[in-house]
Amino acid sequence: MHTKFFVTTPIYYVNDKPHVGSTYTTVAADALARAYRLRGIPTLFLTGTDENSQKNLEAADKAGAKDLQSYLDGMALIWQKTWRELGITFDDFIRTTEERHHRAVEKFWKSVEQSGDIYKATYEREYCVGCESFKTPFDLQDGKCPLHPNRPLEKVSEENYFFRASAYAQDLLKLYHDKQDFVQPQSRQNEIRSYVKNAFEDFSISREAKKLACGISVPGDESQRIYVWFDALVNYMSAVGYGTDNKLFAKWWPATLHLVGKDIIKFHCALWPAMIMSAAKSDPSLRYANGEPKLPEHIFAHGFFTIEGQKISKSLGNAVDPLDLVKKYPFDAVRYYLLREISFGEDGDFAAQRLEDRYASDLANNLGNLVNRSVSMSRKYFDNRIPTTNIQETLRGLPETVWGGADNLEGLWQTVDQYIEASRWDMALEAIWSGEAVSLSAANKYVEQTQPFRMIKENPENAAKVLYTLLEACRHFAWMVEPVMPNVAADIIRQLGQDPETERQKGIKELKKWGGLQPGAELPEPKILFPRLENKKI
Ligand code: ME8
Repeated sequence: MHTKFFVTTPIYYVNDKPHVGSTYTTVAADALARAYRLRGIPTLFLTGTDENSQKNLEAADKAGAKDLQSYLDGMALIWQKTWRELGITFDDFIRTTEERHHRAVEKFWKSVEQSGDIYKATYEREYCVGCESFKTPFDLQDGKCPLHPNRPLEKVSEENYFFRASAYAQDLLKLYHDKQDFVQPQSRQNEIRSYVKNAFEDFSISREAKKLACGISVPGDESQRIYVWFDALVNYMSAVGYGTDNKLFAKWWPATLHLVGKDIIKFHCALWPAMIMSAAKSDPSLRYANGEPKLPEHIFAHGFFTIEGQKISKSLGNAVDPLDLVKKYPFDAVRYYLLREISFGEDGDFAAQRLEDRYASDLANNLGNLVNRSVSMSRKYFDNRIPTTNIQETLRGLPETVWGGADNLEGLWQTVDQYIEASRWDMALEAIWSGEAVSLSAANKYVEQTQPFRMIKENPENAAKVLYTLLEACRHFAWMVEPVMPNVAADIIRQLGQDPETERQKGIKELKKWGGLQPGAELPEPKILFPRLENKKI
């Protein structure tokens, strides 16, 4: 696994509040950050808001805001509050109107300028405010932006500063070739390679100040403002002290993983590394000792999802507010559904019925049932205690049974770790639920096969072994799913008679060992983990 983990989400535009789409990326980042923290790896999870955008200006106007700054402040607060209420464990929240960000962007601009990659030229292009980007003929479909077909393009003709991006096309192609996991999943690599090969041009990186009432001024030229993407991408560095705290920057940069949606891969996988390659030529803090630029290690672009088959859009009124969602469903269940249902990297659909089905089958019937019957039977037959047995003798399942034993559980932990490293919680969860030798399903089958409620009369010693195994397996599964369902995991650990925080302090190595439960320890009365869902409309 990585030795440090610095994960980011896109910084979101504040022309609207969070919806299920931004929640998806943020939950995915949160589940990874929690997994690394649990494994004792220094972790930094960054999210934030993209505030120097024309879109926000329009939204502030529409909302009748007193002034732009108070609109931005109000919206940034809504985003922070929403993530906090959802239990998102971000370590830092960057706003691009902050002083630390302005200083970083100015330093970055000057480095690129010093490398000789900024020049002035007259530009004439169509601009899509929806994307905040200029469009080349390569980007358009029937003369329209494919992402915002209902929004007319603006014709922009002005003298701007340009970034000599095209000079880095060959270096980018070499990067994609040499570092196959730079852009993930694989399927996105072809798209980005073809873009860089065929359409990667110099970028206009400023707009006339008189036409744009927000943004950071170009250093040394007040008549121009820095283009919002050239400013926004630098957030990943400004949050870790670029231009303000060299020690912090040296500690955290480069980012381990930028998590983004597939809509913004050109900016993240092509423009951003090209910007860093350029700045690194004149800024040693952006280079390794061997002279190579310090590029982010991985960029993972997940798919887009629709809601009940429809594109998420303000005009359709289907942009589900995550805070409404958690009034109806426990957030752990929403997190599980989002990360399990949609293969990470592919497009998918968010459907309440599917969420409810998964809640009933995967959560209540499989996980909930396993914990409940293991705890209830142990309490019933062993005086409200964990059965007293020789732990060594529980390393393997009873002969000729479906339970694969402690070795296989160790294998499952390794599988889960590998999937986490590949950002694939969907695959990790599938292995935990359905893996052959040991999994939640296998544990439930073990109950059916061994029937401890019968065995207790014929062979109480074996019944003790089976029930100890089941309880200990529940403990392992709880820690495996903890980053995705932190509240559920803590509840399970408590039902097993342990304090989750005391256990966490022991460290992952201890938690992964077989035999963490003390035979004979008391078991509290179990509570239903996944109560029936009430029929409220989201
Ligand atoms: O692009 N499905 O911000 P943004 C899945 N400010 N994810 C979705 C989604 C959907 N239907 N809709 C949105 C910007 N997302 C820039 C980023 S970063 C330097 C600047 C998620 O508010 C997904 O992560 O438009 C997507 O990339 C992001 O929201 C776009 O957020």
